Amino acid sequence: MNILQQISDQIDLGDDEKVYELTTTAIEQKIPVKQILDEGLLQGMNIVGRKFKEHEIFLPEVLMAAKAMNAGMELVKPLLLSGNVPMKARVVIGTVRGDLHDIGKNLVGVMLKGAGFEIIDLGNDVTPERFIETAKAEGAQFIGMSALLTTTMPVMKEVVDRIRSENLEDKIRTLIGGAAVSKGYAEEIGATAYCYDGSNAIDYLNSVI
Ligand code: B1M
Repeated sequence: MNILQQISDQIDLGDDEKVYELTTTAIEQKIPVKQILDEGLLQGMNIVGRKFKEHEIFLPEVLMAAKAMNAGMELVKPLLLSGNVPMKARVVIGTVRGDLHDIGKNLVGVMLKGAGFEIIDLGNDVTPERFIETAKAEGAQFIGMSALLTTTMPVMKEVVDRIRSENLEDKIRTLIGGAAVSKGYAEEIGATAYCYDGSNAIDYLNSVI
């Protein structure tokens, strides 16, 4: 069986040691890192997401899959970061208040860093105040927010509204992403941009800086 298919299967089975081992082999075989990510690791998480939605699996299995995904990400991360690109702009990123999903946010952060952006990662469960105060204190030009839950996406609007009420729109732009949100939602709340994934976020940032 194709090694990327095996990585995906082992994420689905939640076996972090196997994912680590197989990802190491895939890297040694010089399979492009983007392909390992898309066709192995992310493919596995997509299957897990579908099964969770259809109640075929439950939270403990999802947690094991997330752990397995992180085991692979640890190996892929340095490869995404290699290349010594000069710093282009400073971006504060985080998952919004009440939301603990951080796999996608971490991935986007690593990809942006690899593309030459300075990333200040506030982690998950980040309040609007913390996003804005950090961006002001660090002189960041962008705030990138992630939300995976329909119940937490309104926190993004709180950040956008607050930036507007403090007249900071020209200084701090807002990017949103994550499975719960869409381009339409970004337009509805007045966020500067919706980014589908890490590559999309890089393209957007490169186009505006
Ligand atoms: Co939960 N979860 N989860 N979960 N979880 C979802 C999101 C859900 C869609 C599953 C489902 O029902 N189908 C569902 C949300 C439904 C909804 O809101 N409508 C859900 C739920 C309900 C919950 C709980 C409420 C379950 C419960 O307790 N009953 C609970 C909430 C906890 C909380 O946050 N308060 C919960 C918990 C968890 C775990 C802790 C077990 C675990 C998270 C572990 C972790 O992150 N450390 C987890 C997981 C793993 C998932 C699924 C299965 C996978 C998410 C993931 O990591 N995907 C997810 C199902 C799904 O999304 N289909 C699900 C891989 C990741 C690389 O993709 O995060 O989408 P993603 O990131 C992508 C893009 O979205 C984008 O780029 C990334 C790379 O392509 N992106 C950005 C993300 N952020 C971006 C920011 C940007 C730009 C792009 O700019 C700044």
